[in-house]
Amino acid sequence: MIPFIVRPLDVLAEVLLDKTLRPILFAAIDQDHNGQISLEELRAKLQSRGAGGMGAEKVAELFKQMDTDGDGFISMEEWCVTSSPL
Ligand SMILES: [Ca+2]
Ligand SMILES: [Ca+2]
Repeated sequence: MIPFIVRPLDVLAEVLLDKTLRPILFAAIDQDHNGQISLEELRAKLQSRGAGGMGAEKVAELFKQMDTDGDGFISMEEWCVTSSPL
């Protein structure tokens, strides 16, 4: 039994599961192209994709999960090794 509830982030999760697409998505989120994703960049992207249900706190939580070394930024390496943060 599969509940047919489409969460806004399911699309993002699917893209993240496809390793070949991850660098592309990373570049799309990395607005200032410094090779790292900041909390603001992730938040801006999630909200622009219509993830209205995702509050700032939830985004911060997601960010924390992906920022495995805790330096306050998600590097390409961290981005690619995080299998499914959602
Ligand atoms: Ca950046
Ligand atoms: Ca990091």
